[in-house]
Amino acid sequence: MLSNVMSDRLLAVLPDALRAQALRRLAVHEPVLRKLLAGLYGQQADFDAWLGALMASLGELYAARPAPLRELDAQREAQPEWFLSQRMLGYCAYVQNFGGTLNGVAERIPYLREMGVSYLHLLPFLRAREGENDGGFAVSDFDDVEPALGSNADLVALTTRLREAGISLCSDFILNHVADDHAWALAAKAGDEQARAMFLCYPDREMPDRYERTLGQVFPQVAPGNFTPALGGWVWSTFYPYQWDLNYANPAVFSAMAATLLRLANRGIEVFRLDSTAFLWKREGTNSMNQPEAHQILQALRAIVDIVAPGVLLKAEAIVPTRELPAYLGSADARECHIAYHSSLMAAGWLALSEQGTGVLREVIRNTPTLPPSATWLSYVRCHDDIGWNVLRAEAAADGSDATARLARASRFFAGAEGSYAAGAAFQSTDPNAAHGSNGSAASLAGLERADSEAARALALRRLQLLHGLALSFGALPVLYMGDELAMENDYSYRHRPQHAMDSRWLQRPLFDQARWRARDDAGDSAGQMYQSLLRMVRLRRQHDALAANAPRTLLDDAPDAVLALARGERFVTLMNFSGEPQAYALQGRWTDCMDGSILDGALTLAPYAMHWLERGATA
Ligand code: OTU
Repeated sequence: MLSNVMSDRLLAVLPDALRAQALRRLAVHEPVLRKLLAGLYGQQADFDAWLGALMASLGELYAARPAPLRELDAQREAQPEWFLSQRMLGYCAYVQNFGGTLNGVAERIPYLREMGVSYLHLLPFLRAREGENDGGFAVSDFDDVEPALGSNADLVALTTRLREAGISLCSDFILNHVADDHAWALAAKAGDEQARAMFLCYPDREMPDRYERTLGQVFPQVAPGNFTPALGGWVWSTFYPYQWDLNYANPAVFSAMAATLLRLANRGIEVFRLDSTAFLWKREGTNSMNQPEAHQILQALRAIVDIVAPGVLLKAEAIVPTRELPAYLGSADARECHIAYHSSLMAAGWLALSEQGTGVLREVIRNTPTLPPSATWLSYVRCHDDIGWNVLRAEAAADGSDATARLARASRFFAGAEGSYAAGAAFQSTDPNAAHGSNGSAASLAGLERADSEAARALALRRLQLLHGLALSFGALPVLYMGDELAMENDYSYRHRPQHAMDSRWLQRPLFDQARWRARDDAGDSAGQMYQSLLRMVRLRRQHDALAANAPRTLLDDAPDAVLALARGERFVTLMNFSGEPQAYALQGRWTDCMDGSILDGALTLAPYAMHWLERGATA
């Protein structure tokens, strides 16, 4: 039977001590893996041989897994909901901005601990293309750390120190594309047919033109179109022309990338942010996003991780409409990723601020289903990318509004239009009537940069706290973006760097500000005010099981339009005022305000942009 052959190939390379464990995992996950791979690649002539070789390579990576990581695997297998706790907190940073190098990042562990961080996402740190490389998202070698940032030994040292500090390292795994100077691309340029088959290349414009009829564009201004002239024809490149999409219809791509992921896992990376997952499979006549095969590829990767490294988490980065998101978290009987970015929630929070109303935000929450066990959303306020408005098209139209006009209004608002407090930039659209994305640091978008009075500064900080409060209380794994905890403002220096000048996402990619960091305890400084209030929320959150990612969430519809009222479980309510006007909310029964211990009975008036976390009963 094929099934036994598969397991045997893996078991053959394992030491005796690991056999029983492997057999147990194979019994559960091997049939799933086999079915998925047969569905994707079963038509290939040499499928059985390919599958056998894949299993043997998985066996070798299993055998090579360091003992401390195997222990972690065992612990997490026994406690698969470990990452849903309200004690989990993420932090995201560029290595070069936060610590200079991987070793420099290790020096910041005490700061991460001070915040209660248990999950650190370091943006791309593997060897990237020389010259322009999309902030490291054009990888030339997945098996080597970018020399300017350190070495593979530094990476292992960092993951070890982080693990000892109770912090899981998350790394990007950019599996949709590689740089045009990756070994495969270089070999393809030199005429190697097998290497060429790792990419999607077409001899002339016929197929590209047919695909383009229904494809979207991620960077319409700086990288129009989805194909690049190369290899004597046209190569599929969804993002920048130097990022070549991989051909996942070729099983060699799948097996090579699966092994690559496991090699990184064996260096101690515990979470993989699977970049651009929506784009993995192309289909003519569609936008080539969210295709069933893309999900099958992710499910197959999950089965592999469940067999070889079950302590590892997969996180989907799919910036897609809300209705397409849940599929990335799989279902009870089809496991996919453990975590997925809730980009609709993030964008809707900002939209609610600009509209001073929660209509779209509520619609997003209504469209957010309960998840299968051991899966969670990732909540965030800002990240290294733009706030993409298009994911909200359905929700923005739900009340009969013109979605395009509505989202374009938000985009203008955050670019600092007349009457706006924000300092940001519209991303990738010169047309003021179209919406694409908005860039800027959270603090600048919330009004801090342009605040010209104490009162304006206080309001900006409240907006910043409000959005962080939403991320912390929604029921998700919240991830802070470096600098936001200190209310860092826009960095305009990118305009002077020719390779970055056309990409305003660099506004929100500043160097870590030491001065603000030193002021983090100073109640008279905006950095200190933001930092201290954030820490209060983080600490409070840790005390309430009701704020765990998997605790039930109910949208309360009795709040005024400007107020978001979310119940968490039976005894916890969070109230958030997204407007600059006071708002009244009628409470039923007696509640304790967790922030200050006061007892509330009956009506509550929320100050502009105020947030309250209330617990039923009088516990103070
Ligand atoms: C991801 O993002 C990364 O986060 C970006 O930094 C990279 O440039 C990009 O992939 C290519 O590697 O569509 O779902 O609109 O949201 O580029 C994945 C900007 C993506 C990002 C988009 C993106």
